[in-house]
This record gives sequence, C-alpha cells and structure tokens, in this order.
Amino acid sequence: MERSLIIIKPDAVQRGLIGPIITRLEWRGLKIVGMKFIHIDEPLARRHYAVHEGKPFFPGLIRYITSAPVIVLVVEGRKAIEIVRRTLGATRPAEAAPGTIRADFSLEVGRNLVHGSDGPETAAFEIALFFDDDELVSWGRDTDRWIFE
Ligand code: IDP
Ligand code: MG
Repeated sequence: MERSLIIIKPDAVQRGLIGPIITRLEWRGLKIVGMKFIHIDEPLARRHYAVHEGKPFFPGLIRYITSAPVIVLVVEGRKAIEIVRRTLGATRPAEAAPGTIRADFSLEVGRNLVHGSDGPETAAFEIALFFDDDELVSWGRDTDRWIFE
C-alpha cells in the first residue's frame, strides 16, 4: 500500500470545490486515512515547496498556498501516488486530460486547485510535514476487498 499527501488548495476551497474533489478521490477507491482543515503559514509553505525555491513562480506560489485555508488529506491504496497524479491531471490545466480534476475545473497553472505527492520519498516527507502519526487512522482489517481483487 502507498500513501499520498493531497492538498485541496485555497482556490478550490474558495470556489466550493472541496466536495467534488474529495468525491472523485473517494469514488476512485482511495481510502482517506487523514484529513484536516488548516491555514498553511509561510514557513510550512516554504518547507513543502522547498524544491521550487529560486524558480520565478516561487514567491507567487507561496502567496497562493498561504492565502486562505486548505484541506490536507492522506489517501492510501495500491499505487496511490500514481493514481492520485493521474486523477488530478497535468500540472498545467490547459494540458490536462479531460476527465481529470484540473482539466474539468481549472485553466491556469497558478490556480490548479490541488496538490498530490509525486513519489514515495516526497510522499513520506510531505505526510510527515502535515500530520503526526496519531492523526492518521487505520480502517481495520480487510477493508480493501471491495476495491482490489
Ligand atoms: P505539481 O503540483 O503538478 O507537482 P510542480 O511542478 O511540482 O507541479 O509545481 C508545484 C506547483 O507550483 C504547481 O502545482 C503550481 O501550483 C505551481 N506552478 C508550477 N509551475 C508554475 C508556473 O510556471 N507558474 C505558476 N505556478 C506554477
Ligand atoms: Mg510537485
């Protein structure tokens, strides 16, 4: 099983898209094992996006992600990291495949609604940034049998 950190970014919250975004992830079969409503402060934003420090869009990215509350989630499932990325769509919504969250609800890379971890090491780093171990729940035994064969 893999885990991925998802952020429903400020634009998605402001536009009333928390429900539709969670619905798509939930209906896909990903299991939510952590979820909270927070306002990311600048130090946390800088740590989360440290890999982008120095890029031209970095200051705007930090302003964007700290501008208003977000939902952070941890989802779990087989190949969850790749499945989340494919469900979100390409970083640039104009290039995202129709049917993906970013394509269906957004237009611009600077307002692309949602974050998903891009690999196992990134996921572990990001989950630890936003969640303590005791904030993640266990669904119990055999809860995957309706999703995976
Ligand atoms: P990802 O979110 O699909 O992993 P990254 O390349 O890691 O994409 O970029 C992180 C975030 O930075 C993007 O989701 C987007 O919000 C923002 N971003 C990336 N490239 C640009 C850009 O060229 N202009 C403005 N914002 C950008
Ligand atoms: Mg990324």
